[in-house]
Amino acid sequence: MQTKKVRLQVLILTACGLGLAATAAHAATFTVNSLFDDTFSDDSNPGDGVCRDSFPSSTDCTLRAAIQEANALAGPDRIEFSVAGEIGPDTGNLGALPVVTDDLVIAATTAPQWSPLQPSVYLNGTAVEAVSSSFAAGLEVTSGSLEVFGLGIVGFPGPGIDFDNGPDGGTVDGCVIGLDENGDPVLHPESLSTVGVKLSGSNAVIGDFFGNVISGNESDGIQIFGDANTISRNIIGMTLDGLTARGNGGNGIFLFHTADDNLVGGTDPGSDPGNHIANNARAGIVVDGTNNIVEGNTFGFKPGDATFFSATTAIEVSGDGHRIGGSIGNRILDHGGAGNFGILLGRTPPGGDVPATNVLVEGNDIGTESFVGPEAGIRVAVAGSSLNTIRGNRIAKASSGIELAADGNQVAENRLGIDPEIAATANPGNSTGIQVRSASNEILSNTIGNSGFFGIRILGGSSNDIKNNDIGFAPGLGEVGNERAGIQVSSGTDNLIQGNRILNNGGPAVAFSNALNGISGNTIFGNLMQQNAGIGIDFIEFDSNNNEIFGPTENDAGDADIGANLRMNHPDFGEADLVPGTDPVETVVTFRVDSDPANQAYPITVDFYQADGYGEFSGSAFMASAVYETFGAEETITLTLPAGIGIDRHFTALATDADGNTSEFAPARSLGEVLFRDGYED
Ligand SMILES: [Ca+2]
Ligand SMILES: [Ca+2]
Ligand SMILES: [Ca+2]
Ligand SMILES: [Ca+2]
Repeated sequence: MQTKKVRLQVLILTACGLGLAATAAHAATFTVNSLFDDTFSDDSNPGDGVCRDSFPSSTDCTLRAAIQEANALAGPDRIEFSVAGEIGPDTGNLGALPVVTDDLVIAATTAPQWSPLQPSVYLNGTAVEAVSSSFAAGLEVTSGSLEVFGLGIVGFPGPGIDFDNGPDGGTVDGCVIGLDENGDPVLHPESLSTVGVKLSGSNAVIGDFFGNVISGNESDGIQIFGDANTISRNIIGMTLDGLTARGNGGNGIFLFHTADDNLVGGTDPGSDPGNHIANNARAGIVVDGTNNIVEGNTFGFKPGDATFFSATTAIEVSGDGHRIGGSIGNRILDHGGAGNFGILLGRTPPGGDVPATNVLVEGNDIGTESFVGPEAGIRVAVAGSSLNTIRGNRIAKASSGIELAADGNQVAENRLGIDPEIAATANPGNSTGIQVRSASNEILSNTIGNSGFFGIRILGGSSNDIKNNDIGFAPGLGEVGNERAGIQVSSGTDNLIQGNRILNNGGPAVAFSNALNGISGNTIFGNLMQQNAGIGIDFIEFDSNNNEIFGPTENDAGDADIGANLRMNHPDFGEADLVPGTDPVETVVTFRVDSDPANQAYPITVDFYQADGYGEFSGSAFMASAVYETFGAEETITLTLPAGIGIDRHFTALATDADGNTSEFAPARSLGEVLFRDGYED
């Protein structure tokens, strides 16, 4: 208890300390001692250095008079309060307060009964007439810096606070905007889509030491049109204690297309500069414009076992050059489930698509602490959304961990469904780790496990590089198999699957859907495939009832059949003869490929791999390649066994034609014994 009291004193002393330091620098301090705002509330003589209203013989200083006096008196001024209560309908509210036109501090922290984030002075604008040409703000500044501390503002026809002061900036801290002292929203009676804080200018700081509560406003919590503003430590869409949903009727924060170089959140060590955002009717944050940073924010709130959903997508991004996350990413705890996304790159507002380009999405946690995941943890959508980098994010429980529906993006080093802290919870994985519906993306060095379906699924994409991913295997964690195929190619052409480690999955390492066309030129090279329930590469076939048949697909004579990757025939092996006296051991393998040039493009590349067991249709470490140039020819290759590999090891091979169609694996044979001396096995 003593500790708590001391802390509170420290907070107050700190706040007052700021105030005292500020006082010394200001030309004048006016102390509001009256809550009235009636026909006598104008300053009786603006510019005389005295705040006194117009009632005869009055000694009252109203807020209206104080602002008029401060505007009239050149130089920075400060307004304090010796009274607490509401300035509004019950105190004769005449209308909009004067627009601030000169440097001004409004320190409602000085009022009696003030405590952090619990204002004792409120402005209530519900009786302010709504003039359609300019809906009056609670406070508006058009030139000079405006700093507002510890004030409550509700119910105005315009924004709670409106910065329209060019580069002059200012600060809003410790304020509650949109909720009354009971934590309930107060709206203007004419339902005017009011905004909590509107930043048309630049260099303002919204949330500094205490942050603000900006909740329950009819439209967006904060709108940003200007540049280089900082939005930190605010609670947006909830009550102060986070226990009650008080979403804004629009987005939590909306950065418009003119907004550049703004910071939402922060990474200060030792403090929590991020904003806490949940329950807003639209997105948590919409980011347009250029080069804005959104980092260290928390979406959704989790008091105890309960979770309040952020109603829709946490972060929607369009524009260019933003950074979403970074060394300290955003935590997206929860959201509205289906139809919503953790982070959406490329927006589709009314009026047309707006792409996102050159955005770095890094280090965010999405769904790792959720009960229900989003439709996609991160989705890249909209034609023209390209050159985005999605790196080092952790994503769980989504339908798709990452979904690429736009071309030319990079997805690297993400951890999908495999984090230790969630591995023990039910269904930590995503339904599918990464889903690709677009072209020319790079999917590099991701770790993907525990998916309900596939590690990676290609649905209609072409020319994607899928390289060096760990699928079903997480270094340090071991087996984290996906329920079905490690990589499923449902539709897609000219994709490259190379250097991946695909282990422990419940289906094939790589599976191709049964399709007569739409799947071709997909090259599979240099992957490690072990301990999967299915075969290494599987052209799935249908039985007469259109049920999927897994397992080896028979070579056909001359390879005239069609289907996924033209159902390229796998190599056939003849003899495998150990070369006597070699160390390391060498084996000469004879092979051929039964593919007629009328059906497959030459030359064909035959890649040899180690295999775990005789007759297996799966390969592990790559050993050597041969070029097969003449249909029907019997060729030989000398395979050198790696040091430490015994002659009881097996080998297999893949054939890839000149158009990039890779076959299933040949059934593995022994490296160390002579087989089929009397000819090929089929
Ligand atoms: Ca005066
Ligand atoms: Ca002044
Ligand atoms: Ca098959
Ligand atoms: Ca075939």
